[in-house]
Amino acid sequence: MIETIATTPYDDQKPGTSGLRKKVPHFQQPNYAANFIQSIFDAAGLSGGETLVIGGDGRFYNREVILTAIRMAAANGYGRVIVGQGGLLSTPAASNLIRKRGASGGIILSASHNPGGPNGDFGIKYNIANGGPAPEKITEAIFEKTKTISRYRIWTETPPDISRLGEAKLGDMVVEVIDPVADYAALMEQLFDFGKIRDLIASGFTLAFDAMHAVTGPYAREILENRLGAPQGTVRNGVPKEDFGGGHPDPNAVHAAELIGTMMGDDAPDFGAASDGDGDRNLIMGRGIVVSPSDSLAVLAANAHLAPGYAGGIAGVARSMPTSQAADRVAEARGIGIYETPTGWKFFGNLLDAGKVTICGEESAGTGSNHVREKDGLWAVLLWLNILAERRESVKAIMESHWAEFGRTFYQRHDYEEIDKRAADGLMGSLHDRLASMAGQRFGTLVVSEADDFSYKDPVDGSVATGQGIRIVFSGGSRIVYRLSGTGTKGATLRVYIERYEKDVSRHGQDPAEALKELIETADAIGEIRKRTGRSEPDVVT
Ligand code: VG1
Ligand code: CO
Repeated sequence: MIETIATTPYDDQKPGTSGLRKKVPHFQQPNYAANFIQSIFDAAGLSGGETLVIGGDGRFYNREVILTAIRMAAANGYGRVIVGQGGLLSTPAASNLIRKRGASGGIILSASHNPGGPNGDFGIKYNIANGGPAPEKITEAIFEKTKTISRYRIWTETPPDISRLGEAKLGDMVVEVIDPVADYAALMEQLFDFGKIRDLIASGFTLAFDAMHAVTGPYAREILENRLGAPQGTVRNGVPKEDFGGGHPDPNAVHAAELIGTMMGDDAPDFGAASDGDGDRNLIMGRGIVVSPSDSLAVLAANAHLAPGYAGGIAGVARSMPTSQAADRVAEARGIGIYETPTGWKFFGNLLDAGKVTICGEESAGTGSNHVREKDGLWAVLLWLNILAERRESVKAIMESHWAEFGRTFYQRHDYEEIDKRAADGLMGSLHDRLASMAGQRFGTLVVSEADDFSYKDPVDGSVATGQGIRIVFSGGSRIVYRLSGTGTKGATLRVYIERYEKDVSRHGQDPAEALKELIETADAIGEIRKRTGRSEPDVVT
């Protein structure tokens, strides 16, 4: 039976870079999740009988919200919900299912790389029929609905057991519980030469994959161990846990330190990788080398044709604005399109749908292609493995020859986490005020050639996104970018992105911290970071 429950709005349900993210206790306030889900349904313009995909990264509170979402879908006229068994679906697997099953959308419960548990983070994201994150026009419409919501609809009976595969009914709606891995693994087999990768592994090539106790565990085990023949134990921390084992499922130098330590050791495997909470990020490593995500994007763009799914070449590449320009050099050399978008995967959807680009990436360890409409951690791992299986060179050798061919773009991102919100706004405001007078200013040996606040006009639908980060470009092409994170749940996080291009091969072996030293100091001088935030060091450098 449909029940209509009276509710009152919350004023803080504006989706950020990737959906609505808050602390678990915040989500546990009365009707908090239900308000947001009803607002999604109200903004979706349903005509009845649609299919909805529902799944999440398995974090604490996942199951409760999934059951609520199923009951609300039944009461709002959906004809079918497709749910991952146990409520699990990686973000790229959910994107694939939406596309493959012709769903009108999907609800993904995740706060991605943010920590989980009763006092950790939770999140809800809505994806549209192309499988991608809702564009700003829709997230704005959802936000508007949350401001005036006065009721939500929910089915009174409890939903069928989502830990058992199969179909059951809730009212008129079918609840279909599926294996979260099967369709995704089948898609990967279409894109990559599993036989060649299997041969590589059988020839003694060793690898390690850290699932960080998050959602990729079952996917990586099935694909890397069962289908590609990597030995059991290749996948570490492979059982998803509600609190990610107390860790932070973010594949970066701080939180994936253990695997990085292994990869730098004498008996390191040939290849190492890690993914994040919801499986859309990837960190790639070789023996003695961590591949910077911006470089990984460039290498994948340059070598994708070696995998069967991309044998015909790629149409173009898109990168988020703060991602290094390494991929641009590949695109220029190959004569293919290159697009610079704001941060967040939602800006790639139109370019992918229009066939303007095949591969997209972000500096935050996200790469993906037109196979889904999300970034995809294991996809990147498999493309790397396919490339390695064809080239039979080490990761390090591939990087060195890439830099020799295209030049090396030294790159770092500095994160200052949980800083005072007012200090962060003050810092960005001050930069903004100084933009007009910035060009021509000298800092040490650096001269500013251009400075702006990045805005983007989507070439497909003409929509405009403004205020996407402050860019300061120096003569010679070095850049410093400042922006505030849109995924944090406490205070503000300042991200400073620093890059410098180096053509001279004899300098490619430099340590990035050394190569970027003057720019790092300049970033503090221009941004007044120390003065305004009281921080002398970033919390995380990636
Ligand atoms: C961060 C990353 C961005 C990414 C987003 C979602 O956003 O910088 O590149 O798309 O997270 O990724 P922000 O606004 O905090 O910089 V995920 O894996 O958290 O869904
Ligand atoms: Co993620």
